[in-house]
This record gives sequence, C-alpha cells and structure tokens, in this order.
Amino acid sequence: MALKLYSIGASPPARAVIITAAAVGVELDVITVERDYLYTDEFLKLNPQHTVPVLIDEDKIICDSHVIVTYLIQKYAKDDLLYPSSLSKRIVVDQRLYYDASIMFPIVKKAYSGFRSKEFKEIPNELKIAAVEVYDIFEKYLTKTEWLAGDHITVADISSMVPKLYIIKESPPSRAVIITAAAIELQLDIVVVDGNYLRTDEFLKLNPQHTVPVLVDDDNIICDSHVIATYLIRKYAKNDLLYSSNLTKRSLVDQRLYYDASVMFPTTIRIGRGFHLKQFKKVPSELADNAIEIYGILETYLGKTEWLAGDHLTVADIFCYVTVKSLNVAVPYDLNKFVKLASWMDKLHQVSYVSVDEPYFKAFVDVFEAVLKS
Ligand SMILES: N[C@@H](CCC(=O)N[C@@H](CS)C(=O)NCC(=O)O)C(=O)O
Repeated sequence: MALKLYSIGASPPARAVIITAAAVGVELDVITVERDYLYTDEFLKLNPQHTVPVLIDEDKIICDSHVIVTYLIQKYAKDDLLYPSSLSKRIVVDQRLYYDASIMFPIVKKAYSGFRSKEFKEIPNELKIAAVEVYDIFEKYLTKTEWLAGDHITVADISSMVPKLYIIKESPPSRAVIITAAAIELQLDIVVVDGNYLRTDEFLKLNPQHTVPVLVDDDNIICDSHVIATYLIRKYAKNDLLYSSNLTKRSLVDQRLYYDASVMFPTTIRIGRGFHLKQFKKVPSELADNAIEIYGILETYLGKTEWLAGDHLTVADIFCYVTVKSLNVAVPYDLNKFVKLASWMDKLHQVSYVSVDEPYFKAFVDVFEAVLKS
C-alpha cells in the first residue's frame, strides 16, 4: 500500500522526499493541501508545527523532510548508499542535512514568504548575501569531494537540488518563466548572465541557439521559455489550471503561446535590438504597425473570453502579458481603442505572484531609457 505524504504544491522539502521515495522505490500517495489547511485541527493533530511534508506510514506519523528521508532510506532502501550506516560517513551526511535544514532552507522560506506577503518585491540584500555564502560553502565542499558528502550521491545532495534557470535580467521570455515559477510556488536557482556569455563554449553546450532562458533540472536541459514554462507546470504544479490537460483546452493555450513565440516576441525583440544596437531611436513605422496589429488581435481574443485562452488565467496570459508590457514601452497602446486589452493588463498586474516581475521589468525599461538618453 502506498505511503501517504502531505505536501504543498512545490514545497522544496516535500520535493526532496518525493525524489528520495523514487530513489528507494517507495510508492507515495501525495496529498496536496492548501496552506490554510495546515492550521486546521485535523492537520495540527498530525503536526503541531503546521508544516509539510508529513509522512504517514501505517501507524507512524513522521514530520520534517530530513527525518522522513532518512527514515525511508533506512526502512526501504536495498542498500545504505544514500544514507551510510558507517558512523564516520553518516556524520558528514548528517552535517549537510542540518546545514540544509538550519541555513539553506530558511533563506528560501524567508525569500518566498516575503514575496507572498508582499513585504518586498525584490530579494533584500541580506538574503542575497546569505545565499551567496551558501553557494561559496557548496563550492568548498565540492572541491574536496565529487558529491556533497563523499564520493557517491547521498540524501544530502537530494535535499539541495533546485532547478537552475539561466536568464538575462531584462529578457521577456526569461521573465515569463520566472512569473510561471512564482505562480506554481516553485523555487528556482536563477543564474543571471550577460549577452556575451551566451556565445561561450560552456553555454553553447547547454543551448546551441545561444538564447536564454535555459532550464537545468536534474539531467534535463530545456530550452525555449514556452517549453520550460509548460514543463514546470506539468512537473511541479498542484493542478492543471495554468496549462490544461484537456486536449481541446490545451490546444487553445498552445495557440496563444505559439502566437507569442512566432509573432509577438519577434516584434518586441526586433524593436529592442534596434534600440540596443542604436539602429534607431524611434520605432520604424512597419514595426509600430506590427505592434498595433498585435494589440488588435489580443483585443479580439479578449472580446470572446475573459482571459486569453478561456475563463481563467493560463500560462498564455502570463507570456502575452510580459510581451505586451515590454512592447508597450516602445509602442504604447491606445487605452481608448484597446479597452479590453488595457483592463486585462490591469487585472494581471493585480495578481500577487506577477509582482515578481517588477525588478526584471525595471531592468528592461532601463535598457530602453539608457539608449534614448545616449
Ligand atoms: N523562443 C525563445 C526566444 C529566446 C530569445 O531569443 N532570448 C533572447 C533574450 S530576450 C536571447 O537570448 N538572445 C540572445 C541571442 O539571440 O544571441 C524563447 O522563448 O526562449
């Protein structure tokens, strides 16, 4: 019988448990709950600390991901590789697990709850410094041994895995992926690079098309923002609202995503590149006409449904929002003509997780302003 695991969407400690269970071949029945449920009497009886993950294995109720993973390995694994029984090896793994529990995860939690509660819109310096220190410490551990706690993978490595996203700060497709990750409450290790780095051998091995964003998730290297976002939703989201699993509904979302990829974004990037390379300081009329046509087409879609691909927000809205917001910097839309578009943009702007875009959008505006001032 499957063991029961209580989880919240993309909670990093719950994900570490799911990976460990897969590693030891244990079937889990994952019960995804809402944050409010953690404060109900029912859940508080399981875990008075009101946190997930919680594992139920027959009569045992086990709280704290680090305790759960070591329990699963000791009870179900065929060997002790992931959590060695030799005392001298085990203390190294335990030290890394405590480092994750006491230093690394609290940074992620603080950053995440700050965004959620709107306490800040950009990661405070103090947290950035703490995160950089963690990376430095990892670098030191990993110069001594190939894996975090020795010469083979252990549960300490599993607890530290977060998908890595390479981006350029102002890049619209990178920003759309960042908003999507925020929407599904997924933590990403964001690596900001500059345009020159995209042509290095190191990066070309990841993406011969030399474009960002690129996602590295375990062994998967995924290129193209639309593919990355839909992959993240299918892998990590707790429901399929953003990207429906129903074929008919999904084909409509896909159509909007392809419209963004093939028409909206190329128009935006041609304008952006023209400014950046100082080919022009005023948008050429052909490109301005393209932008206005795009606004008109979106206005038509929004005349049919409240959101771009139906009656609720989907990943298509996120992508088209980011592109329109960027295009609007160069070719502002007429608020009296594109009434539905303006109110849809406004509605998206109010969605709490969309605010994660603010510092990145500011970087985009700064690039334009720097060129206009030059
Ligand atoms: N269809 C791709 C487009 C990505 C793209 O063109 N990104 C730009 C930044 S906004 C880039 O990396 N340009 C660098 C280059 O083309 O060398 C996606 O959605 O990821």
